[in-house]
Amino acid sequence: MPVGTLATVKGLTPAQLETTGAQMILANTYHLHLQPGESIIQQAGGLHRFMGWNGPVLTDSGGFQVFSLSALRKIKEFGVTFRSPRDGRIIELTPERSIQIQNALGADVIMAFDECPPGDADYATVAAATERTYRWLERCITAHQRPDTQALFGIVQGGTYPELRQKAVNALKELNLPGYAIGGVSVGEDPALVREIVQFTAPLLPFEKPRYLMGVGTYKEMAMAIASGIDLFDCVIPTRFGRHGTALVKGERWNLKNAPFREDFTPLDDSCACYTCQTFTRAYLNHLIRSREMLGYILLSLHNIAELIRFTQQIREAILSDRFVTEFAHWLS
Ligand code: PRF
Ligand code: ZN
Repeated sequence: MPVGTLATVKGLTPAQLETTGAQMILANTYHLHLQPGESIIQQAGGLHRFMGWNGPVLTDSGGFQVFSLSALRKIKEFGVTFRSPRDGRIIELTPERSIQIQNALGADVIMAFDECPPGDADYATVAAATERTYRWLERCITAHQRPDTQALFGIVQGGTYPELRQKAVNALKELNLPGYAIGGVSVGEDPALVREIVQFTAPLLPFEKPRYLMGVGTYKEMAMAIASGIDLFDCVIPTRFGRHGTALVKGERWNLKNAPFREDFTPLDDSCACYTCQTFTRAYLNHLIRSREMLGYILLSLHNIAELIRFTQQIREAILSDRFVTEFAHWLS
């Protein structure tokens, strides 16, 4: 899922986004509650109509964003209070409030309100957050007004502790939710640990339900996670890199500002079918980025999304013809 935090995948029209093969996109409860507010979006007829995207949309619950973005936050059993970075107002987000906002936004998949402790948190802290995430999930389920049209996914926390992950999965499975996510990874812990946690946790989740790894999306992490059974990702990498002049090409990261591209009149990636690669040269992209022209960032974002979507499409095809483990071996070691 490309990330469309504020009901826009930055720099791209929905029509451009569609050409990349992207299907579902992610938006954020926290940001949309602050601006423009869920009531505006509800009046517009929901997120899809508001932003002109006909494909599926998932909203994250806001918990993670409060923890990672807000100053002066206080976490209690009831919920989280924080100061709005927009106008300094004190805002309260609880499981009930998060679901109420997500019901108003109208995404196809909504996420439980969870507590995501930092990657280096000790066992007692993570255990408490994981248990609280479960109690909050029960409140989310009770608060959910539109279970027929919006699938509520539960989130497995548990940090780097396998026994906490196992306990969380056991409890969540009992609730028979339409999908499950692994949260609390890639939050500052060692990359080798990310891999261990995902390899341990993903296979514990129900095979027949969507399994979503939150906030992850490098080539290597995706290949590794897919090998463990993960179906769904969200990541800002393609658009954030695009806005910084970085292109994802054949598994590498290229800074398009670099001098060698100045007189390079070949396409960015000659094997890519995206509009950027079909139409422009590296020299032109180099010129746009050096001149800080917005078209440069737009064209790179478009290509980067097309590139990562293609990567997952290739994996999907390889799985279907039993070639995944051999063909993607270099990403899996
Ligand atoms: N919880 C929620 N959203 C998230 C995360 C989480 O743990 C992460 C962690 N990788 C990214 N986005 N609700
Ligand atoms: Zn391209």
